[in-house]
Amino acid sequence: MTEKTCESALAVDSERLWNSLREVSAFGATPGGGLDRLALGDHDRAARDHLVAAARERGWAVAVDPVGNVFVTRQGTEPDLPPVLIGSHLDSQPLGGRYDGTYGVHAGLEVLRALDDAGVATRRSLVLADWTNEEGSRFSPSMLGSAVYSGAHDLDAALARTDTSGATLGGELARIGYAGAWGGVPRRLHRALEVHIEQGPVLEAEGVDIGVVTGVYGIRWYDVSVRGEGGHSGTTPMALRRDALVAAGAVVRAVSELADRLSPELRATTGEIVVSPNSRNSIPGSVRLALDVRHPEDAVLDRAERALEELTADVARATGTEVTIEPVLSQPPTVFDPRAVAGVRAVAERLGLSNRDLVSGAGHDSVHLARVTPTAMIFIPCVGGISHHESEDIRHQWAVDGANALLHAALDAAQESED
Ligand code: HGY
Ligand code: MN
Ligand code: MN
Repeated sequence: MTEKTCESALAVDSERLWNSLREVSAFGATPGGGLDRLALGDHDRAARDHLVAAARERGWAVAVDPVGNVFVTRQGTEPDLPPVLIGSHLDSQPLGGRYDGTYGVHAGLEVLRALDDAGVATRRSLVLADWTNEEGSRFSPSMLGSAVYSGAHDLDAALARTDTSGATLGGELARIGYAGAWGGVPRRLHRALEVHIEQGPVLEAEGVDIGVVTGVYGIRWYDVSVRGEGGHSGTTPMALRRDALVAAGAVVRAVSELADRLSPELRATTGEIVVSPNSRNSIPGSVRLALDVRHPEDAVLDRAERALEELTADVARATGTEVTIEPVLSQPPTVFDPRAVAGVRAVAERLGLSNRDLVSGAGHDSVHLARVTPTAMIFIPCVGGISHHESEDIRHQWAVDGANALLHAALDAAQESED
């Protein structure tokens, strides 16, 4: 810490943060005020280039790893010490919001800028990360970049993942110029911190400034395939049909009733449906459903998995169709490092920000970082708790409070001696 700044005076630049968020929201902006910035598309490239340009302006080092994760490093006075990583993601849902992920990356960018402007030298380097394909909307599973970085997912398998057009993740990285290498990428970390919108209603409803995230729900994804018999909608008697979409509808209804059967904390969603041949006057021969099931306890997720196997078999028997279910992602519930979590809580108290513990129903890259380093997350409220929707919104003060909490939590960690 230099004589130029004392810690309590250290704060982010509110206007610069807000401008930075406004600028990056232009990449993939939708008419409805949200974002369509799918991983590794041209809009994601533009948002990445915007971040890299901001880093280059300040003379910070930029590295890109083989799965396209971007790392911006503000060097500390002891660069051989494992650094502190702050980061999130720039990709969005197909009709997503301007702040999910993007806020965390740009709050992190503002933290580095504020430290620079205040002339604060940190012992440990600070690394700002943009993780590839956090949303998993274009390439499943989600959180793929951070999974490869942490060793939870094989690199070659990730590069081979395809989107619905058949484009591979590896091919798209090369196309947009973000197929990197491990050289220059920080592999040992001292701490990982992520600030993110809550994506739920609690903080706003309670008027609380900061969510101290203690853990994340477990997440399981499944692909359900329903195979019936196609045919002519005008000539095939109803009694002779094996309509795959009618069967799929029974599966969707049963999935939506799982929480009533198993646990009120369970969240079960059918978010995607692909019908073939998808023509008004042809009976659907096959349907693919994409399922997302979440709960804070693995045991309940196991019971949900057994219930899914049973209900799909029941629907197959009742409709004369073939119904198969294939696991795509199994992310166990995460409990963040209590010491790292306590550090976030202490910073919120020090800054006079009201705070409460929260478990996140949304998945985050921090789940994978928690496997390799003490990790904690900071939540800010979002309007109406709405997310994964174009109307996702935050208040300017919330953005500033979260960024200041990140600044001081990262600074505390960057000055720590012990690893
Ligand atoms: O799916 C999730 O929870 C995250 O927003 N990608
Ligand atoms: Mn997110
Ligand atoms: Mn998301």
